Amino acid sequence: MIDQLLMEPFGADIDLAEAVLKDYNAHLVRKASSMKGHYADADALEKLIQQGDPLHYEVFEKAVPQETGHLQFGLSKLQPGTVGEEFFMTKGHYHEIPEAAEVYLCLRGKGYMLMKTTEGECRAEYMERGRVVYVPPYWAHRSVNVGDEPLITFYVYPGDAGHNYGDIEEEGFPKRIYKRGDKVEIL
Ligand code: PAN
Ligand code: ZN
Repeated sequence: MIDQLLMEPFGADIDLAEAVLKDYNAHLVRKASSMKGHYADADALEKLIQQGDPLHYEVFEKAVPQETGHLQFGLSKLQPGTVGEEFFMTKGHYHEIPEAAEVYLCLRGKGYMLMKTTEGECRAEYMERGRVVYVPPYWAHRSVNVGDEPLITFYVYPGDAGHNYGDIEEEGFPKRIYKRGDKVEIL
């Protein structure tokens, strides 16, 4: 009986120097145009979209079933840049199963994991190569790239967690991260 439920174990290779997942079989691409409503400066985002709608971020995965017991894992690669003065970031989400936590290991670049609760608590955890960030249950999370190269993180979360983008889109994050000259400001 259990034999029918067994999945074959597998391995995967990450080029750690380049932070590249080899032989991925799922690839999500988000361009600037998928970020409408997320940045403080909507005009600056519109300009960026008109100027060719550049790649914003990608997610590379070795797909596994989105079911209880499994673990989703892959690499998230966020391009460097700003929209107005605000650093490039991911949309961010709560998990559909809000109790589902997530672990991120930064492989390349510099940035922050911005996290918030439905009660409005907000934290920014710094990320650079070798740093692990634990996103506990119930915290929405978004990556922000404050460096000048791609921010690449390895992540793992429960297979059935799902993504709830709607709530955070309505709430927004209480803090934003800006480039002011050579300084990073979290406001
Ligand atoms: C990550 C994110 C990835 C892209 O895999 O999905 O960084 O960010 P958005 O999903 O917010 O667009 C993760 O947190 N998964 O649960
Ligand atoms: Zn997540």
